[in-house]
Amino acid sequence: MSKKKEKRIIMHIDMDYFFAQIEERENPHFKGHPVVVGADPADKRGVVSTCNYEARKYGLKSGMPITRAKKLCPDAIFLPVNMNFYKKVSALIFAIVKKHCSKMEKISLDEAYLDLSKRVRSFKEAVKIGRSIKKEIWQKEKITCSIGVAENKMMAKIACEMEKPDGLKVIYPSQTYQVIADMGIEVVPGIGPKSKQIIARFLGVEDPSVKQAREIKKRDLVDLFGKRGSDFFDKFKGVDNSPVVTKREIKSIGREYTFKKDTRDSEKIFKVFKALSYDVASSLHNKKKRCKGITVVCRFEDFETHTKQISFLPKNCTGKDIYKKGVPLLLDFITKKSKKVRLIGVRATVF
Ligand code: DCP
Ligand code: CA
Ligand code: CA
Repeated sequence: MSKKKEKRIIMHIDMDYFFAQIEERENPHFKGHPVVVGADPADKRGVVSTCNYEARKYGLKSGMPITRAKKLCPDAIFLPVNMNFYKKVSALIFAIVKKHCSKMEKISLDEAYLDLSKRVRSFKEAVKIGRSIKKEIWQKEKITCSIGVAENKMMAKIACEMEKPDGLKVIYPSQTYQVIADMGIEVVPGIGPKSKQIIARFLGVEDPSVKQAREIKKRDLVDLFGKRGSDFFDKFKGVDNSPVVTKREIKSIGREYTFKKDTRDSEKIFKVFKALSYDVASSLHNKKKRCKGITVVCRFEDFETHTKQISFLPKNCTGKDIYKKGVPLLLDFITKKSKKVRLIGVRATVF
């Protein structure tokens, strides 16, 4: 019998429509108008980074081609991505958050997990901290955020999403199982369109709910997904034992490149791939990391994207090694399709 885990209290914080909200703050006359941050609408290949909630009413969202956003909402205010500025605002915000609880894992520019288990004795106290964090971020930075509190990271993130924007939601341990039962399985982190499709097919339903997915035996999930399958099995029940990690170890180093024009010119593709491989190797070297595998990615003109991973263990991995191991994978993607290539990339998993 494994030792029974201590009950935890985890908080997830996520800034609302982050890049666009910063732009609104800097330009108060934008308030109430649809605001889109992303590529220039004249750039046929660019995408929306994010947009405010007014713009979302027109169907706009992150990752959408900017030309489509312009069609759906021609009168929106379109702004370029001012990343360095957003990074500064993010640093100020998370310095505030960290004062309230030092056990913080920053996930991206706009979100973090806190482990409050040692800091508070009850969910009620955690909510109080949540309120003070929201208040202080608002007073000092004039930015709203949403907060979720629950017994683990997955449930805290789900809670946070449930009351966006400017929300604060608790899911008590006694509610965990029921709260997610009727949600679609994509609510579970790690379930993307591909794994959703596999589960839908297995169950013979189009849009499986978490409750339906719970019917699948652990053994079957492992058959379908390998190690990830047993993780899914737990998560469908609302169980997530992953810890809040204060210092993030670098887990991978990658580079990718979008061609100015989609291409099938293999000379060009492999020249770029070589440069990316050497770049990854030099970054590995600088960070004193060793490579245990590589993942090659290839995205076609219609955004169909393929990735393939191989384990790879030479003592000192060079650009040439990465290139030589990656080329057959890339070639395999390209020869199987007759479409043009939009983007290629290579990522080294490190240890
Ligand atoms: N981002 C991006 N491209 C994406 C998704 C996000 O550049 N495809 C950037 C812009 C966002 C920021 O990351 O402002 C945070 O992403 P979120 O997914 O948290 O989305 P938002 O904060 O914009 O909106 P929400 O209010 O839904 O959290
Ligand atoms: Ca956000
Ligand atoms: Ca986020």
